[in-house]
Amino acid sequence: MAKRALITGITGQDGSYLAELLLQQGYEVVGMIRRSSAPNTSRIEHILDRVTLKPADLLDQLSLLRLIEDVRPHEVYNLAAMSFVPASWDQPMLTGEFNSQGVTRMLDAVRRVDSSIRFYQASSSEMFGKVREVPQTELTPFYPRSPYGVSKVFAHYITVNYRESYNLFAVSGILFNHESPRRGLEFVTRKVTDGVARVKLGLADRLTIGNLDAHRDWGFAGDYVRAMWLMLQQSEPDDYVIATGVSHSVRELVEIAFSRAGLDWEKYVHVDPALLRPAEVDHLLGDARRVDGGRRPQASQLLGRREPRIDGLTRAACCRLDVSVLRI
Ligand code: NAP
Ligand code: G4F
Repeated sequence: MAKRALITGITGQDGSYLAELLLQQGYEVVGMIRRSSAPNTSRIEHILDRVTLKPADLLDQLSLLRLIEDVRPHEVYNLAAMSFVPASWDQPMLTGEFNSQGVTRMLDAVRRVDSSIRFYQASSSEMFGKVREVPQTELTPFYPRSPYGVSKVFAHYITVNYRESYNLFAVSGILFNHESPRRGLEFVTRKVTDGVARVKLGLADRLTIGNLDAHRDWGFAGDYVRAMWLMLQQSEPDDYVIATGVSHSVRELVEIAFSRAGLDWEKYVHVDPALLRPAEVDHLLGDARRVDGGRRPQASQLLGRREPRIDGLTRAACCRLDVSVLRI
């Protein structure tokens, strides 16, 4: 019998790659979607005939309970969240409702319906915030720097708590930034590649950006969803850092993206202080090689791929307009 997986956030970047992977693995895939006044399934258009979409919302406990009762999944991947960090300062309460209480609602629905369901929570390197050590591992203390980061710390610990309180197979993937052509345009990688393409085509004369000095450990989303799946296939539930172990600055990203189009970035990039964050996460660098007493597989094995370079990242983030202009 095919395994059945429920993905919340299937319309997002990660949800779309994960749905593809699980279909390849022979799963029956059900995606949770919230109501919207217009279709927002562009990232999963190519697999719509192979997945089932069911309505529910992280804000509505009854809808989640009904969904789990109806689908009876073997595995739940909880990817749905308000994922854009700057928006969390504008809507801190709603961010907590989605990202913290939404996870509690999902976990509680799972334990009430069937405590054998395996549960994946999308935790984030943003939890490390003002980092206490470099590189960051599963044991690095959290120091979140945004309402988003704070909300994810709550979600992380409520997942650990449900695992320990109710013996659920509930795990958190502490994923560092991962990008792709399906990344939303407001995130820095897509904003840069799209901005370069616009300048190249004469559609814009500048790219306005925020903090050029921030460093991120960027990977490819298509790789990272495989790590999510593997975490749920282990014999024991545990939490893993997933990262490349390589960090680059936003300045380097901009430099390389413009140079691919044969342009000198310094002529076009303008820093707008309004885009600086009230509190910044300056430097993320993940260590995914930790082995816990030799008992569990290395997280790098879970990731199982080459180290991406920043040029590859630029390529990974490009699409449509960006692709044709940057000749990717
Ligand atoms: P994304 O592209 O922004 O997708 C977010 C998804 O959540 C969308 O499908 C969205 O649906 C859904 N959603 C938001 N609020 C919802 C609600 N109230 N009810 C139901 N669905 C809701 O994010 P992503 O990059 O794929 O990230 C997936 C998860 O990983 C998120 O939890 C994110 O915080 C976490 N994460 C991401 C990264 C990264 O670098 N990408 C790193 C670490 C952790 P709509 O289409 O309706 O908006
Ligand atoms: O691309 P970003 O917006 O991603 P950020 O804030 O690191 O968050 C992403 O990764 C997290 C994992 O660590 C996820 F949990 C989260 O959901 C999301 O996927 O910004 C990256 C860096 C920041 O330091 C920001 O200040 O780029 C800097 N930046 C500079 N100029 C900019 C801009 N970011 C954006 N979005 N737009 C700019 O103009």
